[in-house]
Formats: sequence, C-alpha cells, structure tokens
Amino acid sequence: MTINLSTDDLRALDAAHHFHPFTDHGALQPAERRVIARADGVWLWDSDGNRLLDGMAGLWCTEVGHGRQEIVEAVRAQMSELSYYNTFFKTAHGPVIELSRVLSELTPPQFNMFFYGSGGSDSNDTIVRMVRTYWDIVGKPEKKIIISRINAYHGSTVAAASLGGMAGMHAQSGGLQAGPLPGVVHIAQPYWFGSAMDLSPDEFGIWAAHELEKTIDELGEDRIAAFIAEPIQGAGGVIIPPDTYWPEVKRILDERDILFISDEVICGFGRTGSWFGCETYSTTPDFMAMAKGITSGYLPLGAVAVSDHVAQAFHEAGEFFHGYTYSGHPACCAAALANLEIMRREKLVERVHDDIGPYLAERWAKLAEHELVGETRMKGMVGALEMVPDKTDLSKRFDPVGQVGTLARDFSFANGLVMRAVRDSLILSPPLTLTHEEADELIALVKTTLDDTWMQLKKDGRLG
Ligand code: PXG
Repeated sequence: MTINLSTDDLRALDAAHHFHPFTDHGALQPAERRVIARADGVWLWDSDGNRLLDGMAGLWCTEVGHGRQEIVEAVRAQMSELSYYNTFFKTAHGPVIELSRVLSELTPPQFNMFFYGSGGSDSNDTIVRMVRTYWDIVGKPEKKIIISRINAYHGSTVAAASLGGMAGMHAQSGGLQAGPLPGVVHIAQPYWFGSAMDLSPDEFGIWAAHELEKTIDELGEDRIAAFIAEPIQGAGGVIIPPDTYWPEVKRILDERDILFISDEVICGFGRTGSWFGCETYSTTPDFMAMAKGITSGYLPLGAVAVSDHVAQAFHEAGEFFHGYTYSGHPACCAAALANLEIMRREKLVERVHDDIGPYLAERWAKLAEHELVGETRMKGMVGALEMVPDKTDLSKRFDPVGQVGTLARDFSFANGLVMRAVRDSLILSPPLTLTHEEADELIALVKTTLDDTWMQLKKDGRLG
C-alpha cells in the first residue's frame, strides 16, 4: 500500500498528484513536504519517526487531543448501525437528534435550532442565505448588505471567501468579478499592534468599533442585513481585540435592527475559556457558525446555530430551499457527541478558564522579554507573538513582511513544535488537554525557536 512507501517516495507521489490547499505549487519542493504518520494526545509523529508537539491542534480543531479511542469507537458503532442516511424528506436519525439536543444545552439560551453541513465554509454560506432570506420573510428585502472585517477568515467557498477579508482571496475570485460578492463590505479589524499605535489599546478598540457604527450610518441601517465577526480573528493572526471593542460593538448592534453572526469556527468549543467566544465577550449573536472543535476534527462537521426569533420567522414562511447531502451525517454527529461528552466529563472548558489557560498565558507573556518579541497576546488557549526587528521602536517592521515568520515557523518545526506563522507573528492554538509539563516543554521549544531565528537574523544583518 502507498502508505508503506519510504518518505521520499511518498513525497514524490504527493508532489505529482496531490493539489494542496493554500499552497504556492511552483515553490513547494518535494523535500519540504512533511508526511504525518500518526498522533496521540498533543503529539504527532512524521513518517521518519520525528515527534512533534502539535501547537496548532491540527488546524485549530483537536480540542480533546489526538487518538481518543472513545470517539473512534463511537464512530465505528454508528457506522455499523447506520453509516449514512439523509435528513431531507421528513427524515432524521438518532445521532442528529441527540446532537441537536446537546447543542441546545451547550450554546447560549437564544439557540435551540441547528442546521448541519460539513465545515465552517459551508456553514457561513448557509448563513448568508438564511440572513438574506430572513429579511425577505420579515418584509425588509432591502436589507442585504453584510458587514465584515479586513483580514477576517470565514472560509474558502465563493460566499465564505467574500465574507472573509483576505485581499489575496478576493483577487482570485474566479473571474466572477474583482472582489467579494456584491453586498459585502469590509471595515477595519481591531488589530492594535498592526495600527499606527498613536492611540492607547482601549482608545483604539473604541475607534475600531466606531468604524462599524460609521459604516452602518453611511450605508443606512435599512440596507444592512448583518455584521459577521470572529470573536478573536484566528487565521488573520489571532487578533485579540482591546477590552473596549466588544462592549462598544454590542452597544452599536443593540441600538440597531441588524443581525449579528458570531463565527465560532475557531473560538467555539472552549478555545477562549468559555464554550463560545461570544460568551467570553458577552455578545448576543443571532447566528453562530461552528465546525472544527465540534468533533475535534475527528470527522468533518459544520453547524449553524439559529436563534429563536430567526427560527420562528422561518417557521412561518414555507420551504427554505437549502440543504446538503451530508447535512447531519450520522457518523459525524456520533463523533461530535463522543467529543462533547469527553469535553464535559473532563471539564476541558473550565480547565482552559481556570487552570491550563492561565498557566500557559503566564509563561507565554514572559516570552515578551525576548529580544525578538514586540508583543505577546493570549486568551484562553489561543495566542500570538509578534516578532520585530527592533524592540526599542515598535513601529518598525521587517521588510518584506512575512519572511521572518516563515523562517521562525520552519525553525519551530525543526525543533519539534508545530506553530503557524501569520505575517511575522507566531500563532499558538494547542489541544485543550495540554498538561502543565507539556506546556513547559512547549514554551522551551518556543524559546529555542526565537533564539534560532534571532541568531539567523543577526547573522544576516536584519536586526536593529
Ligand atoms: N471560519 C473561521 C473563523 C475559520 O477559521 C472557517 C470559517 C472555514 O472552515 P472550513 O471548515 O471550511 O475550513 C475557518 C477555517 C489557517 C487556516 O491557516 C484556518 C482555517 C482553515 C484553514 C487554514 O489558519 N479556518
């Protein structure tokens, strides 16, 4: 079987036949390709037997850690009982019914109805259709505009990429037009470290929130359907907003008749120290997009939480023409149920809030003493550190932006720690099961990585 081939042969086949996501296909060399062979807990092993600490929880998803046999067994049992049936045409099955009940318990009280897909992107596509249809139903069809934020990531389908605020993705919009779909408007992100820093973080948070208010007032509240945001932007670089941001956004939204969509694909399921990021920041969304941590990535599943007043409107409006073959797939729902059972039993969310979260955050904050680090930030178990050429002048950036991030990311891999780079920052989002000892090991590996990067930059004369 192919998986028993040597690493070099696997790399060659990968290069020949596997079209990777988010990849510069011309630049990716066969020798750079890493084949992951197995995983257990917070640890990964590659096909050469190297052990790596999974500082990204797969891709921000493996909350309960890898290799949990309880999930494997739940999926196996479900597959042998009913491996697939659809949820169209008046049908349902046990796992989707039970998962919906469990989600109604775990999510904030306004959510009691759940629609299913296969991931975060299609959840957001679903929400776009639901939001615009909702306003049609309630007799305000002119409310069509969705406000999003620069550098947001909401997925890779056409609608989700349009909601997202990634300029590179907009430029590759498949020739549909240059940019996002009509009716999506992007405002500033609450990224204080990326700002001119002429305001304090708290002042900047208010300024960024007022960009929302300004945009609503300019375009007209009667044309705005919704505001979509990640509680903390993930792929955009773990943008933890200043404390003033969300309360001010909440005030602005509360005063207006606009739906709020909280994209909880990364922040949901404990990542920020509450079940959902909107709870960490005390906002009250009308929709939530969920994926990743809902199954800890063991199987693909996306879900949309629909608030009571929206669900009620749909209830009275006839058929909503929307659904996927795999909406509520029984094996994926079984994986979610086993995963959520582990999270509840092991009190992982409480653990992030009270124990491992603060433990890791304290050590992460100390990394700010390193010569290369301009800022560290962390909330729950998601964090970033910004690397700068001269920490006596935080307005300076490496030129071009991004090379140092990639260099550090590669050192990190070589040292046995998976981190992700965004611009010249390093991103961390480990499994919520990380132990104190593993956290110590992780921090030591980050330090080594920063030292290696600093030495290389010094050698290249790129500091100061
Ligand atoms: N919303 C958010 C907030 C996400 O982070 C999606 C939606 C889309 O989910 P799916 O399941 O369709 O991928 C995401 C996904 C990265 C990276 O490099 C982040 C994501 C996906 C791939 C890469 O940080 N987030």
